[in-house]
Amino acid sequence: MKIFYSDAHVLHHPKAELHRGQMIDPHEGPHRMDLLLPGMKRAGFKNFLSPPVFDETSLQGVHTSDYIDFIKTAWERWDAAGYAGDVLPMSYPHSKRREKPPTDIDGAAGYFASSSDTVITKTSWEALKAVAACSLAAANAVSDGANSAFALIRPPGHHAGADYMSGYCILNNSAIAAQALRKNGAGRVAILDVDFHHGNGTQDIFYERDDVLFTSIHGHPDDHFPYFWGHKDETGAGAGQGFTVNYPLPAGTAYAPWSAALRNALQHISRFKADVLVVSLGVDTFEHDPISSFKLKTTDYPLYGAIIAQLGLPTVFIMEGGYGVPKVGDNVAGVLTGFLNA
Ligand code: OKP
Ligand code: ZN
Repeated sequence: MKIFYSDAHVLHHPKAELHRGQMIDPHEGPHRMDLLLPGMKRAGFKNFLSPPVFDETSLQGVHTSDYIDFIKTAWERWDAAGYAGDVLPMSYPHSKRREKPPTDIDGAAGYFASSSDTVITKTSWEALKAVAACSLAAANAVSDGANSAFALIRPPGHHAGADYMSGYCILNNSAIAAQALRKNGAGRVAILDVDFHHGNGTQDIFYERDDVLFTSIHGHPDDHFPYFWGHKDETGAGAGQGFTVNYPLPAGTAYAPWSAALRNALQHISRFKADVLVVSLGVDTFEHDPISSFKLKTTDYPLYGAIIAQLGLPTVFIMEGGYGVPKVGDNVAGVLTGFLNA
């Protein structure tokens, strides 16, 4: 398994997170890599490859050029306006989104966002390019014949849509990988999102397409972020009708019902006759995750890695969520080890 990693993730370092009415130390920050990397090393993974310089044309079909321009310039505009700290939107267009963002950067930030947990710092763009480069390199490695590859990255990406940031996510790394696989010649790409949270951004990006199947197993939107996406009746639109499949599960879900949903999702992926699989690999399904409520145990991760391997598809793993506890690294390594040893 080829693993891509870049130190440049540290350049995206939010100082605080607005969480349940308080400013707290962010759940998502460079410290997460200090949970992930040691766990990977404990499991025996040792070659962490640097990706080539990011090819920005890989964002075509994933993010709009207006959104990319916003991300690139947001911090400078915020600073020039005399606003403090980092870009953190507060006001949202709700159902009244216009064709153009407001001129004020605070308004523009809300226009290109859907939640107040996602921050753009002075050096975020540099980090995001390196992170997306890892994702792209993993996809390219699989297109070039590798059986599997992993992008060991943060921040996550699956909440970011074509033109909005959300849920700690700014560029959608799984969507970038899926789009690259299509461009490299795969006819049908399946995405399996096993992060605790619904992958609303990925779903939105491919919602009207029949060449990319999106499946997601997640905490029910009634009681979990992203709240407004992830119901069972969201099944795609237009040509994409039937190519989105959601498994919202109740708080407290343990491995038996979770893995039943997984097997059902894998049946959809088989019937779709996917050429290649992208796994949005979040391990915030863990029983001790601080912001989630499923009950998976460390011993469950290799089990489901092996189940995913039964598909027999070339597979690109993209790191998403998983917070707070050192076991995060063991759980990620567990999925990959289970997959490789199957
Ligand atoms: C990202 B990923 C605000 C509630 C929103 C955002 C959670 C994002 C999770 N405090 N929190 O899917 O792991
Ligand atoms: Zn998550």
